[in-house]
Amino acid sequence: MANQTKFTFGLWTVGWLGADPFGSATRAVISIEETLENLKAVGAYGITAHDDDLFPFDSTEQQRRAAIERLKKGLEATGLKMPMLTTNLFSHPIFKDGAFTSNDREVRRFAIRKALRNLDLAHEMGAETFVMWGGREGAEYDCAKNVVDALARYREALNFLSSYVVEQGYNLRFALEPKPNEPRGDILLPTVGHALGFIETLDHPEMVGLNPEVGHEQMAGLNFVAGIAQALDAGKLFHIDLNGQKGIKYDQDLVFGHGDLANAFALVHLLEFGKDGKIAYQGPRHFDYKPSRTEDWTGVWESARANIRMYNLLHERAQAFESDPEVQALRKRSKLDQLAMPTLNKGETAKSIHESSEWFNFNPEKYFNGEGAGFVQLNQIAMEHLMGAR
Ligand code: DIG
Ligand code: MN
Ligand code: MN
Repeated sequence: MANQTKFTFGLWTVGWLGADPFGSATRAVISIEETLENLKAVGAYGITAHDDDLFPFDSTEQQRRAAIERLKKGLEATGLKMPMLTTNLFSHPIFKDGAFTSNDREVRRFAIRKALRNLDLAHEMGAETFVMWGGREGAEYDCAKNVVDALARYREALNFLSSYVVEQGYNLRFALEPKPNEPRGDILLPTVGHALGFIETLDHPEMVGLNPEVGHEQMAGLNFVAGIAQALDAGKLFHIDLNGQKGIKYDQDLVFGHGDLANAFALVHLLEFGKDGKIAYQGPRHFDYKPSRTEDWTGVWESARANIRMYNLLHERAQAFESDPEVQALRKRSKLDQLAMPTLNKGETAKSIHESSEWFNFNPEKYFNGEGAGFVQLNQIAMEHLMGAR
C-alpha cells in the first residue's frame, strides 16, 4: 500500500541552509549529487525545483545548460523523476513589488520572459505540473496596489503562458499555490477559495488548477481538509504541498503531521479513501517543508524520512479507520449515507413540493430532545485509530 505512493521533495526544502530573516545559515552547502542520493535513500520518488534552485539567477546560458545537464545525470543515476517545476519570481530584488502584478511594467515583462524559459525547461525535464506560487504578488499598503488592475495583469500573464503551452503542445498544467501573507503583507489569491474563483475568469481554466499547501490555509485559520475537498469537488487538485503548521503564525513549514496531527489524519483519509472509499488524488505527495535550522545534515535527512514515515503511518491508521465495522455503523447513525443522497426526489418540482401534504405531516419538534448524531463517538474512534489504540 504505502510503497506505491509517489513522494517528492522540493530541492529548496532539504536544501534550505537555515538562513532566516533573523539569522544566517546554520548548514553548509552540499552538492546536487549528494542531495539526490540522500533523497533516493529516504524513499523519494522524485524532486521538484525552482529555476533558481538549479542555477543562479544571473547564470550565463552556458552555466545554465551545464547545471541542467548535471541535474539530468543525477536523476539518471538515482532514477528520481521530476514531476513538477516552478519559477522563482520572488527572491531577486526585481520582484520586490511582485512579478506578474508588479506596478512596474518592465518587471512584469521580465517575469513573463523568465516563466516562458522555465516552461521550456519543465517540458524538457518531463514535468507535468507547473506550480505558480505568487509569493510577492500582493501589497502592504491598500493605496499602493489597485487589486482590480493587479488581478487583470495576473490573468493576462496566465492567459499568455497557457496559450504558449497550447501552441508548443507541452503536456503541462498550471497549479496556483495560495498563501494569505508572508512575504507580502497581503498576498493575492490568498486561499483555495480565492484561487478557485480566479481560475474561472481565465481563457484556459481547464489548464489551471491548484497546489494548496497545508500551512498556508492554516495560516488563514482555515481547515485544510475542507479546502482540499473543495479543490477535489472542482476537479482542481493538480498538486499538493504537504507540511505542518501550528496555528495562525508565521509559515512554519514543519514536517508533515508535526503541526495539526488530527487534520493531517483527516487529510490522508480524504486523499486515500475520499472517493467512495477509494483514492481521491492520484498525484505526487509533495513535501514543501523546511528542515529545522537547529539540525545538522544528518538531521535534515532524518526530517525528510520523517515526512514519508508520517504519511505512511497516517495512511495505515486511515485504512484501519476506514475498515473498522464500528465506524461503518456509526457513519450510518451519523447519517453520512444520507448526506450522499440527493435532497430532492427524481422529477420533484417546486409545484409538487408546494402541493404535497408533507409540510403538514412533518413534525420538526421531534428534533428537540431527540436522537443524538453520534459525531463525538465517531471522532473518538477516529482519534483512537490515529493513536493506534484500536
Ligand atoms: C512556498 O510554499 C512555495 C515555494 O516554495 C514554491 O514556489 C512552491 C512550490 O511548491 N511553494
Ligand atoms: Mn509554506
Ligand atoms: Mn509551497
